[in-house]
Amino acid sequence: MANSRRRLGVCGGDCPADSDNDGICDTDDECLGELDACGICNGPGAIYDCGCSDIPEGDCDCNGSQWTPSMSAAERAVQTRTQMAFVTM
Ligand SMILES: [Ca+2]
Ligand SMILES: [Ca+2]
Repeated sequence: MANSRRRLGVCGGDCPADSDNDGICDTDDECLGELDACGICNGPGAIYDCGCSDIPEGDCDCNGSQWTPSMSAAERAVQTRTQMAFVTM
């Protein structure tokens, strides 16, 4: 434990404890424990669908893409015609 005592000394001799032994005194340590891959103190890591978060509700991937509402063929035809009308205007 001589080694950890020296680490405590790094905090200016005024450090009550460094419970996670990262050399940052507990009074200054933002995280008592380990930051995970997502920067969350004692977090579970990048375990979600998109790494650090789940796919947002309503999106179909991690890039913010939205589900296309299911349309009937007739609705789709109307939309295509509308888009073409905009193009030609
Ligand atoms: Ca610490
Ligand atoms: Ca720490």
